[in-house]
Amino acid sequence: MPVSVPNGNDPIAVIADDPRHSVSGFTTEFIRELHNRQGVSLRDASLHDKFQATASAVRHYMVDEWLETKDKNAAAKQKTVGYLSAEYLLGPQLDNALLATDLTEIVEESLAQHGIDLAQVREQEVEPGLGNGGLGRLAACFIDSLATMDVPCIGYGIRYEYGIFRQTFVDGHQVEEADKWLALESPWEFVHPENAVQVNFAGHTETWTDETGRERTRWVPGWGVQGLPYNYLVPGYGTRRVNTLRLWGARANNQFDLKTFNQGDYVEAVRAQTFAENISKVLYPEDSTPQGKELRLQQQYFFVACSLRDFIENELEPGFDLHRLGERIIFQLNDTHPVIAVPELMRILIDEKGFEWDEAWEVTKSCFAYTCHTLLPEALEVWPTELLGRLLPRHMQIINLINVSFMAEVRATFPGDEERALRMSIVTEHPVQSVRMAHLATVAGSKVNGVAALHSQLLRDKVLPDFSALWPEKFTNVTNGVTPRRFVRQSNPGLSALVTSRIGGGWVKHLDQFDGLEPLADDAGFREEFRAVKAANKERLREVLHKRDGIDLPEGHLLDVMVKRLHEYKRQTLKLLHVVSLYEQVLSGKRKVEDLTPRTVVFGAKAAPGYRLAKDIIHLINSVAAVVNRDPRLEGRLGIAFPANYNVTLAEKLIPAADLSEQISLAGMEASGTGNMKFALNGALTIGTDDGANVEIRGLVGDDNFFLFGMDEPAAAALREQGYRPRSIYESDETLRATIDLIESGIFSGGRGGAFGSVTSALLDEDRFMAFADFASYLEAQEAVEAKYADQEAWTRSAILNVARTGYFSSDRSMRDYLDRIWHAGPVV
Ligand code: 26V
Repeated sequence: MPVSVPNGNDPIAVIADDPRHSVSGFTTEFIRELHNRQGVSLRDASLHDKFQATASAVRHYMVDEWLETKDKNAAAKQKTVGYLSAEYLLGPQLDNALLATDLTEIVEESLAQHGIDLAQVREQEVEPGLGNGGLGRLAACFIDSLATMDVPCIGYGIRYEYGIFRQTFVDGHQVEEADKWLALESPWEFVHPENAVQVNFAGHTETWTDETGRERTRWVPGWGVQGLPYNYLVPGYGTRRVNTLRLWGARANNQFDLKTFNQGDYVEAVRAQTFAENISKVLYPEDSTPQGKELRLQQQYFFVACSLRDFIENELEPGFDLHRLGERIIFQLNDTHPVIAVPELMRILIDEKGFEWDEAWEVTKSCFAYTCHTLLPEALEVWPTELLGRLLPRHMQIINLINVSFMAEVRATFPGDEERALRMSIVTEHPVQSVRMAHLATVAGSKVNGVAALHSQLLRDKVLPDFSALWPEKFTNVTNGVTPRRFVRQSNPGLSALVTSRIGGGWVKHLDQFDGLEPLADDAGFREEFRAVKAANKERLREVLHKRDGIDLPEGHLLDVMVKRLHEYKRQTLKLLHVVSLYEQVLSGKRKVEDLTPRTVVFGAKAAPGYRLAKDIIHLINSVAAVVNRDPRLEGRLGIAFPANYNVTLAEKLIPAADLSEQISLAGMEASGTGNMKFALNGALTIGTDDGANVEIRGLVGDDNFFLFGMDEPAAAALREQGYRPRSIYESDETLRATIDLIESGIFSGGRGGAFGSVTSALLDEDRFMAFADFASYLEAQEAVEAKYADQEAWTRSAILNVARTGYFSSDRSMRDYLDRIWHAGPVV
C-alpha cells in the first residue's frame, strides 16, 4: 500500500515502497515480535504483550536509519553536540515513534484487523519520568529538535531505575510511591554490556616521574563501578536521522572486591557490589534545594565520566588528535549538575594523555558551554570540599588549580579588589569550604546562557555580575522552546488537522509558518471550527480524568489550568486565594452566584517530598476542593480538579483542552517556563506576570491577547528593598482579609481553625514571593478574563492569535540559536 504523506511540505523520509511500510508488512513484524519477544500467540497475548510487540515492531522501522546515522556521523567528522543532562523527562514514546515513522494509520489498521485497539495499546505505556520538571522536559525537546534538524547529537544522562515518584493523595495529603517504570521492561532501550565503562571513586593521588623526567600525578582510586550504556533512539521528524540518547546504568564490577573476598567475607563483598549499583537507582526529587548528598555527587560524576570516556574512546576515530577535540564536540552543561565534567576532562587530558596544563585548559574551555536554569540563590549547587576531596581527590586538586589561575586573572584585571576576588572565587570558605559549581561552569564554559531574555539579563546583572564584568562576551541568551511534534502535532490532532487544512503541514518542522493563521482570526467560520476543536479536546480530557482519577469535569466551564511543580515562588497559593475569594464573595453575598463565570480550576503539581510547606499547600488545595466542589450554593459554577501525579502523559491531554494558562510566578523568579509556551501554542490565553518567557510571549501576542498583572521585576525588587510587610496588605485589603479569614475559620478543615496555619502564617508573616502584593491586581486581571470569556468571538480571536504568533517558541528555533551563538555547529545531511 503506498503511503500518503499527511504532513505537507516535508514528506517523511521513509521509503514509501518499503514493503514493510504497509498494513501487511507491519502485521508480519508485529506477530514476529509477539512470538519471539513475548513468547505468546496472538490468542493468549495480554494487552501488555501487545504493547511490547507493537513498540518493538515500530522500533524496527527506525533501526536502519539509526545505524545509517552513525555511519553518516563517522564519515562527516563534524562537530557533535554532547548534551549532558542529569534529567530527561521523555514522556511516552510510542506516539512519537509512530509519528516519526509515519506509521500511525498503518499500525492502527493492522491492529484493528486483529481486533486490537491502538488507543488501548497506547495506554499500556509507562512513561519514563527521568526528570523533575522543566529542565528535564527541555532536554527531551532539544534532542527531538536536533534530530529533526539533522544535527549530530548524543544526549547523555542517567538511566534511573526509579524515576520521579508517583504522587497519590491520602486524605488530601501527598503520598509518594516508587516509580517502578522498568517493572515490565522498556521496549525502547538497547543495552550494550560489552561497551561498559569503568568509573572510579575515592582513594588518593600520588606523583610520579615519567620517562622524560616530568612530574606527573596519578589517581589511585578506592573503588569503582561500571557504567552500562542503554541506547534510546531519537528519531527526527521528516528526515532519516535517528540520533542517540545514551543513558548510563550502574553495575557492579565483574571482579569482586578481592580483598574483602579473600578475607573470606563473601557476603560483605557482595554487599559492596550492590552498594555500587545504588548509584543509578533513583532520581532525586528535589529541584531547588540541593542537599549536598553524597549519592547525588556520585550520580553526577558517574554519568559524566561514562559520557566523556564514551565520546573520546568510541565516537572519535582511533588516533584522533585530542588537541582538536573542540572541533568535534561541544558538551552543553544542562545546569550545574554535570559540571564535574570539567575537571574530569582536564584529568583525562593531563594524567592519561600527557597534556601540559595550559594545553589541556585551552581544549577544555573549547569543549563546554553552560546553561543556567534558575535564579533562586538556594538552587545553585555547592559541594563541600571535604566531600569532593574524599570522593574525587584528583578532581578536587584540579579544581583548586583552576581556581588558582582564575584568581590570578581576576587580581590582574582588578588589582587591589580583594573583595571581588573573594566573591568570584570558585572555592568559598563560607559557611563551610565548598566549590561553587556555577562559578566553575562559568570559568570553564565558552558561553554562559540563561533561558529567556529577562532571565539572561538577571543572570548577568544579579546572579553573576562580577563574571559578566570580566567576560561580557561570554554571556548570551537562548530563549527556551518546546517541540511542536509532541506538543501540537501529537497531543492536539484536532488543531493539527485544522491548521494543516489552511496553511499546509510544513509548520510541524517550521513552526513560524503558524503566522499564516493570523488572518484567520477574523474569519468567523474558522473561529467556529477552532472552538469545536477546543470543545473536543475538553471532551477528551473529561474522559481521561474520569477514567484516570474518577474526576467528573463539568461541561461548559472555562478551564483554568495551573500545572507545574509546587513551589512557593510559582505561587499556587495565589491561584488558590483567587478561588477562595470567589467562594467567599458568594457566601457573603457580595457576588451573586449567577454572576460567576462557570469555571473549573485544574491543578497539577508534585511537591518535593522534603518540602513541608509545599506539601501543606497541596493539602490546602485538596481541602478547599473538597468543600467548594460540594457546596450547592455555588450551583456547580466553580470547582477545583486536582488530578494526582501530573506527568507528561497527562500534560498532553490537559494542555490542548485549556482555556486559561496560569503563569503567575513573582516577577524575577521563573527563569523561563515552558508550559507557558505549550499552552499558548494550543490556543489558551495566558494570565501572567512579567516573568520569564511570559515577557516574550506577551511581546509577540500583544497586550490585547494576554492578561498581564502584578509587579514587574524592578518593582518587586524595590518593594523588597523598601521592606515588605504582607500583614499590612492583609489589614488594608478587605477582599484579601476576608479570603484569609475564611481559610483560618476552619471551613476547609472540618471546623478546625488553624489547620492550615503553616500556609497562612507563611503568607502573613513573610510572604517571600509577595503573593499579597499582587493579589488585588490578579483579581482585577481575572475580572478581565471573565469579561472577555463572555464574548466568545473575542476570546476565540485572541486564542487564534496566540497560536498564530507563538511559532517562535519552537525548540527548533532554540536549537538554531544554540547552534549559531554557542555551539558553532550545524547539520549533517
Ligand atoms: C536543581 C536541583 C538542585 C539540586 C537538587 C536537584 C536539582 C534538580 C534540578 C534542578 C534544576 C532546577 C532548575 C529548573 O528546573 N529550572 C527550570 O528550567 C526550565 C527550563 O529551562 C525553566 O523553564 C524553568 O523556568 C526553570 O525553573
